[in-house]
Amino acid sequence: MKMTLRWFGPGFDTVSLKYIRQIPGVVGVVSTLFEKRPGELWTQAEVKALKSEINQAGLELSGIESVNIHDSIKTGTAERDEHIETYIKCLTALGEEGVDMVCYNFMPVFDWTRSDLAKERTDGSFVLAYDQAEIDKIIPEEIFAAMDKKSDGHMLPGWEPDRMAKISELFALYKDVNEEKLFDNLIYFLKAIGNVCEKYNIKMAIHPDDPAWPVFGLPRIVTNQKNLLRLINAVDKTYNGVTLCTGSLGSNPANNIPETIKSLKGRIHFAHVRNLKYHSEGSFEEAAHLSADGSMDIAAIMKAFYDTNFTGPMRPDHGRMIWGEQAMPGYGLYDRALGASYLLGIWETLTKYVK
Ligand code: DNO
Repeated sequence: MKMTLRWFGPGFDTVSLKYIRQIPGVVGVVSTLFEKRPGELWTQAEVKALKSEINQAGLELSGIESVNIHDSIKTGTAERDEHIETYIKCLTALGEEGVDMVCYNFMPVFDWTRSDLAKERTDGSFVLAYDQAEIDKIIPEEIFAAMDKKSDGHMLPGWEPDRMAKISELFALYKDVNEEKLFDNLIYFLKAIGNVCEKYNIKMAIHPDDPAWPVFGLPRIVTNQKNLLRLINAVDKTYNGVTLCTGSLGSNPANNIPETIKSLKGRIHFAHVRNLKYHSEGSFEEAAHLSADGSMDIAAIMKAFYDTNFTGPMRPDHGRMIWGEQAMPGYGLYDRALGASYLLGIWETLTKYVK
């Protein structure tokens, strides 16, 4: 396992590479060209520049999170092949620069969703939270405005304002896309990118839907162990893998995360580890990484990664906002550094004392 942090790149991230480098045991970052829109071409020169900035700070570029997928690919419109060609060119640029892990998601219209981006906890920290009852009060076309208002001026990953300006058109595009169609479109995409992935040994790592159930009536298919297994078996090649995000899958307490990790042995290419505190069905808030602060057994999760010989990049996921830090919601330095140290502590114990 390689411990990494997510870094959004110069001009977008409030956290510097220099500070990330100072977290003991963190060897790299997963990054992106944050200004690129789904469907836009990435050039090799741009990837090279990103990599070189990261290397100069003494860190490695451990993978990309994310190269986002254009809605025509997700919905299967006439232009999808053209967009897949562009995606293949992006992967070629990445492969030429030695990048071997690409995280992506197949969520319709928007990425992760929360009802609160700064919920105050009893310890005075602020966290992201989700309450289905609150979400149900928002009409679909207004979800972006609601998220944006709470974002403290930051552009949120997966919630690009210019795309969101067309949110009604996006909803219309998905009108006839049910879960089966979305799944077929995902398989079509994965088959089409097979050659380039195998040529450069790029491992694709799909991110689960967050939360792990349909939101605003949009279909969601990456929600549980059964669906993940169906997906990896449909294109049974190493390049077709998973980002095991404990917080996304864990939003549904019925998901047994250690079991899911074991069932996906060899096909998890990236790990996001974080903890949640459940309140009631459809309602949770994010917690510190420490098991005792939330509802998840983080030690059991780390042991499952250890038992399945996980060697890929891992990152602490969303941190709480603590010690007065001002940063992109979920992505400050302090609590993610605490999270990385905690996860590395568990890992050291496992590697030294568990055979
Ligand atoms: C949220 C993240 C997601 C994730 C994408 C992957 O904080 O976990 O935005 O990066 O879904 O494509």
